Amino acid sequence: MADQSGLYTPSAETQSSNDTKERKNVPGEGGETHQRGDGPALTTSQGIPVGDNQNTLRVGARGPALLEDFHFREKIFHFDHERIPERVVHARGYGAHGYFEATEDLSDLTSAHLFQEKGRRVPAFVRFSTVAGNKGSVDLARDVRGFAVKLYTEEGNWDIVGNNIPVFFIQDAMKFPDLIHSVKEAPDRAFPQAQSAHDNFWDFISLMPEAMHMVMWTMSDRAIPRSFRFMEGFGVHTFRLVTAEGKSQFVKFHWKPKQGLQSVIWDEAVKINGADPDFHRRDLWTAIQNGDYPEWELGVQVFDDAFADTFPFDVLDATKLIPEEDVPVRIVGRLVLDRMVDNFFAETEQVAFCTQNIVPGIDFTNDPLLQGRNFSYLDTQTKRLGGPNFTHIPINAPKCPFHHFQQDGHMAMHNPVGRANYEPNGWAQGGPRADPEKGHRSYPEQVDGEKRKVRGELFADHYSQARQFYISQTGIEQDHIASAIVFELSKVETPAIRERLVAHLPNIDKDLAAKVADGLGLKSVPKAHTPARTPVEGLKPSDSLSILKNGPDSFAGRKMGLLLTDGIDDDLLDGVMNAIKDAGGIFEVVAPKIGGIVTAGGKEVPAQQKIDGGPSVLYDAVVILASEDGAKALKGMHAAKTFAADAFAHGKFIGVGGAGAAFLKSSGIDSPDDGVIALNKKGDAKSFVSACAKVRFWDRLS
Ligand code: HDD
Repeated sequence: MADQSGLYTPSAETQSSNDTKERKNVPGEGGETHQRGDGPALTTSQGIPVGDNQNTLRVGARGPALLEDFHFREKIFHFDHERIPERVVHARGYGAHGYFEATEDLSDLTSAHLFQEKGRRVPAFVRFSTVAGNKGSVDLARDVRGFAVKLYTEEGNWDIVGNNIPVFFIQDAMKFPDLIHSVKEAPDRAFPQAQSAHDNFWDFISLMPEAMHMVMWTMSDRAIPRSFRFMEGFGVHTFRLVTAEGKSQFVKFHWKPKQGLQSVIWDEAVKINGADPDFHRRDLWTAIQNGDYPEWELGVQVFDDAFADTFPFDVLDATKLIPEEDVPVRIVGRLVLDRMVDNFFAETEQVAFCTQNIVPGIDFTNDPLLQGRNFSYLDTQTKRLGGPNFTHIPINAPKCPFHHFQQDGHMAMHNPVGRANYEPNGWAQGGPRADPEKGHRSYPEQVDGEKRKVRGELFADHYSQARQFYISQTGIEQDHIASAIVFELSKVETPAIRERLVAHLPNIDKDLAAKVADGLGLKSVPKAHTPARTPVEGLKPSDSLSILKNGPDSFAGRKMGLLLTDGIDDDLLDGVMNAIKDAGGIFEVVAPKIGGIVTAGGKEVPAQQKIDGGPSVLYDAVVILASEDGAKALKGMHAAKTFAADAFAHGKFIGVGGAGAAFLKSSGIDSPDDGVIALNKKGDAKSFVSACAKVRFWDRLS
């Protein structure tokens, strides 16, 4: 617009995409188009109304900008400081709110307020994460997933900072920086990131036999979960439960997904990372927005000193688990996630978990990894969140009353009021006092020994449980482990590192060693490393360690991709859509054009994905409904053929209707098996969707 002086002054009205879209006062939600004047006045951080948010203050139309423009300076200054250091590990994460409910009264085991009564509920916040990649990396890296839970109890915040794998790579926190340096991008070239398939990682691991058990887990499909909703969580360490009378037992914490366990397969993971790097984030967001709230049961394995003394491994060793067959998991609570954050940075990025956050009735053990973690988390939050007052940030603040004498420091939001800021003091209003009855008391364990840099002798058994994990898997899962190791080591450029790693495998399983050696093209299996301690013979397979033996039992919570063309049968489509909804699943329509399709009956069906943006790897199962003309058109589309060919190659159930079967043939699927199910009439969809409960048509993959 030209004003009377002839100057051009772009204003908010001439800019189409700025602010003030509104629905229920949430900027950016709903409203169709930009409307001027229906939002609140824009102000600076100091609350001063802003008159112009498009132009800097300058002298004349083409003259120099003036330093005097305080609105400009504040805006740029603040933008320049938007980033905080990302987490040194677990940088990429996604969080949600919910609640935890005790489903058992555990007062015979712990004095924790939360467990004194069945049905007691507390708010919860959970952050899931990958470990190695940076904040902007992909969701389906082969990696451990963090499963960090903050419970806002009436006795303060209790953080269970766990993973989706029940054991860890190392036994002593002393080795953590080495482990993480080795897996992250190399310091000279700054690649590869968000993956362990490189020399540094396998060089380190091959020199650390204690990592072998966890390596079996990370090479399994546990490290490529289908969704955060379909994975387990573990507190990993042995903790203590302590009663009001001071009696203590050991405990291990488990989170078991009501949705069942499900993972993707490696070829899918690689392709998902390209098609939708935010696959896991989107999945959690969509489920919660749809009201399909994911739920986990809290399980505890409780055991006493007598069990610990006879168990063939050290219960303080985080590279070992306790099989559920030895100590059953007792379900004592449920965790439900039912609300996404209002703001990612304020909550998910600023949430600070600390293993040291435990409540009365819970205590640490002498696990050397846990002891080291208790230092690291508090330390890292101080740096990451800019000072000691990170507990003043709402997501980190307790939701119960709290009173202490900590004061001042950067960003102090609420200092104690009054004169007394020390204790003891003699003032009438003297402030809080320690309470020996209600306060946290450490379990008075007797300890004694020489002060030395050593580990317990049972820590030296590195292979027994690695073997137990391997033999607990189904044949398909064992194959996936072998292929994953071959894949990873094939990315290792130094042959000596490959061989050094393979030389551990005969100590775990001879067939596995042979398969991997063959896959790498080694002439023979290298001579096995000598174990530091004789492995325990005869450990039995444990079903709870397999994903496939603990899969979902319906299509609930899962997603179907419907590849549709114009001219398809209305009834058939209705049948498919209803059967998926009835089973508690969701679907997306994938079509040649994003404008959607028109059925034979003239109904317009909108698409959520254009075919090249919605590959079948994004779905748990697929349906292909095509008219004669539609099938011919699909034949000419590479993305459509890959959709079908990949779905088949990944063992997916495929429902085909109309000329869909003919199209499958032209996609190279000449001999469809029982996992390809014909949808001839409306009612066929129901049995198709029930078949999909099995996740994949495994016969095709074995
Ligand atoms: Fe850790 C973050 C889980 C060992 C030091 N860790 C972090 C997170 C999870 C875990 C889930 C992300 C929390 C979030 O979402 O903000 N870490 C584990 C588990 C371990 C483990 C299950 C072994 C049983 N960690 C471990 C050791 C050390 C650390 C041995 C150091 C001695 N971990 C950290 C850290 C992080 C962290 C540097 C980075 C960001 C943060 O803490 O908040 O302090």
